[in-house]
Amino acid sequence: MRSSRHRAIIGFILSIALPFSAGCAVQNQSANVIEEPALRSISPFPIGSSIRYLPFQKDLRLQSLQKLHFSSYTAGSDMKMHQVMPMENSFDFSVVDSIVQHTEDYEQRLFGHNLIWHSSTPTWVKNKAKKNPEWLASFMREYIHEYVGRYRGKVHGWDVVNEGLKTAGSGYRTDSIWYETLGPQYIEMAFRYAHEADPDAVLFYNDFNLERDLDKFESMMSMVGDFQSREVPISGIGFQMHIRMDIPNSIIAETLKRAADTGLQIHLSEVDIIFNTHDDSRGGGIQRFDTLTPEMKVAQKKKYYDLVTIYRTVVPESQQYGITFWGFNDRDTWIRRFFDMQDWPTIYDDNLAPKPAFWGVVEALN
Ligand code: 9MR
Repeated sequence: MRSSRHRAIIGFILSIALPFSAGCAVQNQSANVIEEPALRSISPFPIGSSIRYLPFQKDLRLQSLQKLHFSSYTAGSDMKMHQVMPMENSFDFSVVDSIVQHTEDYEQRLFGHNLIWHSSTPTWVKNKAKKNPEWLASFMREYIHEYVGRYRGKVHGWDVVNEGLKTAGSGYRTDSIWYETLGPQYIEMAFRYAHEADPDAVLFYNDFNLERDLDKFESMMSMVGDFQSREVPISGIGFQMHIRMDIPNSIIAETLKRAADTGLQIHLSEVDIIFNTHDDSRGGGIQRFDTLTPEMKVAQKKKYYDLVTIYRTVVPESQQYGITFWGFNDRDTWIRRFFDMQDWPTIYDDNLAPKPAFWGVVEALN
């Protein structure tokens, strides 16, 4: 695979054919010399990565790789509520507008992450909702209508509600101003408002550990089944898929298959694969491996290969909304910052060179 001259040439041609954005700093000589195949040219479904827009603007190599490989763009942070409405009643759409322009220039699908998430709800919203609970529903309606409406036809799909279920086990997440104020109905309200604002947008419920925490998975499935039976306009399920090397393939395949049986779109929305472990909380990393050995790289290649193959095998083509990596290089991964541990969860290394994991993805896509 690595020696495939044909794909290397296509990759190289694409990398030089794609134009640069204006205002670039001094060009890194090696920024454009990319020998690996473009993932977007071999992927049968949209393939993407999360990106943080401002750091990305300063990094030519990262830009070249992003334009080369990805047909879908997810904002790692820039489209969340605390970014677009940091202060009461004042939207700041400047970065989102730049992202829209970028995705139009490079023919990438823009995926909206996310509308309602407890963790990105600004403090001013929480404070106001505590003083005046009636206000929150009307705020949610206006926020979604204005935001989704503004980008109607430009944002292809949205994570309408992110992480509305408990971190572990069954049931809704209760430590959320949305749940505390509006009860579980806030989830379907958000879907209805989003659908009103853009009837063509693909609307997702998105969460983590769905592929491994079976109680959580069942809660998601009964919520989705209930929505489908009452025509709440949900169109997809996002499996974040922040997995670990030892999560069994069989359990991933089983949960994806059952989710696909709903007939909804299935998005692997935040993929990365770690070696170490954590307790799901900030700073909660447990360092078991502190160096990445050649054997570990090969094992990770296999795991990436398996994950993409499972997706292709168990999710019908018409429901393959795509695979999105949560950052595509180890240098920038959220895992190190958030869990305060060393790890190597992505397909590119710290020097922005492809890892064996990258070739595992290529093999599974081919
Ligand atoms: O990786 C994202 C990080 O850069 C942001 O600072 C953070 C808060 O906005 O969100 C991280 O992304 C999270 C995603 O939105 C939802 N699933 C878990 C991701 C990692 O924390």
